[in-house]
Amino acid sequence: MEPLTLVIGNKNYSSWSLRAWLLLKHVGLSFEEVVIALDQPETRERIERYGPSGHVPVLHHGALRVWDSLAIYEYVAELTGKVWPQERGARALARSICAEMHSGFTTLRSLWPMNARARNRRTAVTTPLEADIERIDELWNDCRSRCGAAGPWLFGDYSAADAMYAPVVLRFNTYGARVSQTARWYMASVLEDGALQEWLQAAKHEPWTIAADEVG
Ligand SMILES: N[C@@H](CCC(=O)N[C@@H](CS)C(=O)NCC(=O)O)C(=O)O
Repeated sequence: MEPLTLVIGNKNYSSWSLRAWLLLKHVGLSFEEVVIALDQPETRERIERYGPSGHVPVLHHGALRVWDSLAIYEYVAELTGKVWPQERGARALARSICAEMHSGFTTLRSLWPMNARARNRRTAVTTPLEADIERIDELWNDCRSRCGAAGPWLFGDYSAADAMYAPVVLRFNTYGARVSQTARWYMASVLEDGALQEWLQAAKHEPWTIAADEVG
């Protein structure tokens, strides 16, 4: 197979990059990574060298460019067959919750930016933020109770859904979200994951700080 390169933003702040990177790690694909520091004078020009959307992540496979986390998930699914749950109903549910994350939870995403190395940050929890937290808690409970019996992940085995929600787990951990026992248990599994730990170690040692994402 031609080599894969994943172009990502720096690890402390780039939640969409984390989603693609974690999935590639979990399906066992080997890849080179190119890390671009976000929010620097040269960021836009550097990102545009690698892909047409002006955003990361971008996956390069030979001459092919695949951009946007969900498109990368589908491409990796075609390469490996491993990304989505095996059972059709579970697969539909996994795709639905990934789409809901990809297109939604804008309040959570703006009020609680991902800041992987930050701990014990606290902000006012507004009603719309509370609604996003409750909805995610409900989704995790639903997946775990309907499809999670075979293992610790949302669909038992690791799937795209876990990679998609990993940045949410980091946010809940950073800002102290109040969630159900099932959600706390699920968050513990995500936080113990070896691949995520590798990302967090790298984030800890990055030199860049983005003031707008240092909240709470
Ligand atoms: N819908 C895109 C969102 C990508 C995105 O917003 N990426 C951010 C980093 S997390 C980015 O490229 N920011 C750089 C910039 O806008 O200059 C996806 O799912 O991949």
